[in-house]
Amino acid sequence: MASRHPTLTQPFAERAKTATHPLTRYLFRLMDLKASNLCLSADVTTARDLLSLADKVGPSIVVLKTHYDLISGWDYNPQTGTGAKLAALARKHGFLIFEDRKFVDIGKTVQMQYTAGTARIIDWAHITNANIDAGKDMVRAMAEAAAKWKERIPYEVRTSVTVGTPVSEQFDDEDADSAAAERVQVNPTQQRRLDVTSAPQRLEPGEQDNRDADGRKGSIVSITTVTQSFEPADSPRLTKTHDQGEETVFPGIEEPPLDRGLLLLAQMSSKGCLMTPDYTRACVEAAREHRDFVMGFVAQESLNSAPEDNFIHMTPGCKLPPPGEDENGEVPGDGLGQQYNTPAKLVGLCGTDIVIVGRGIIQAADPPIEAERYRRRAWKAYLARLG
Ligand code: 6AU
Repeated sequence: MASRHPTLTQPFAERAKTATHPLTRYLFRLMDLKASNLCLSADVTTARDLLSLADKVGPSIVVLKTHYDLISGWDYNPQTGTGAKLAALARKHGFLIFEDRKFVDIGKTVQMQYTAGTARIIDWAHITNANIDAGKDMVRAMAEAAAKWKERIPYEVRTSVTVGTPVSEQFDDEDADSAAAERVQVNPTQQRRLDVTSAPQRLEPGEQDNRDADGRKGSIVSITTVTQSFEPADSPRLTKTHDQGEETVFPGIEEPPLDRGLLLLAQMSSKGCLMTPDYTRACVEAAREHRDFVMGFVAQESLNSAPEDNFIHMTPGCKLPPPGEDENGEVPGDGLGQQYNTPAKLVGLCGTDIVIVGRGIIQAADPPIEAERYRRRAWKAYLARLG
């Protein structure tokens, strides 16, 4: 840890004024408002458990960390799916979503993985992280992708696609059997397509014959209605869960900015981790080169060393001894390489800003109560660090 870097004794509210990244500024203010420097690592296995946990623990945390790829039943619908529902809970309780994707690949591939594909991580995750073993250009590639993504959102365009087998009155209705909604970047239009297929049919007495040249009768078997409408993106809100009516928004702070942020995986908590000091230094260099995109680090200690550094640090491998035991006592690892330290050590001695806690909270008998215990301990360690 850089000994006594000014950021170690600066309140989060002060650091909010000088951080370069808009989302970091926002996060520091949120931490100050909620008196929380706790991130929940929501490593559960179903979308239902994820949403329920986020709702229950939301009041205690400032960041909710996901591994979307370990969740079964993840609904990819950008408007009504799991990402959109998480975003609604984030607005309600006041936390940011951090998808722990640990991107590592050539620049072009990570751009596509970040912004496209099934999960469209950039749409719902305020923050993601990257391992820069592939080289620093990867960070530039992700920064460019995020900037382009932000540019393309002058408007939110809602496209409703309705598909169904019509009855005759339906030809003039917007009605349909099933509906899907998708946000796309296109001009506002309204189209209706009648999919006409031909199938041999028997004529009822008195029925008009409208057979085609092949002697087959045309019949309308499905109708697709595409309706697109612009919504100005004055609000930084991207995903709106329209089906949930009026949403509650966490009081005392505006919604987060649209800027997306990256954390560099600079050090790991696992035993025998192969990340060398040179690798960690390269992370710090890359962060300084992309201050408008890199918020900070996932690391085991504060890496701020240059006078102007004001990066945010999040640290996993955090657990408290069970209630009733010495709160600064040793905590054993998980037997699979994970090593644990207490919030007091990570925040107070190592200088991290946010502790990331998974099983310590999730596996507790009462996760919301345990989350409060972690929040109080981590915040106490921060206050003690300020002196
Ligand atoms: O508290 P745990 O041990 O149940 O969960 C820790 C969480 C897991 C890991 O994938 C993640 O933190 N993690 C990371 C991250 C956040 O990138 C880095 C690391 O060095 N160690 C670590 O455990 O979701």
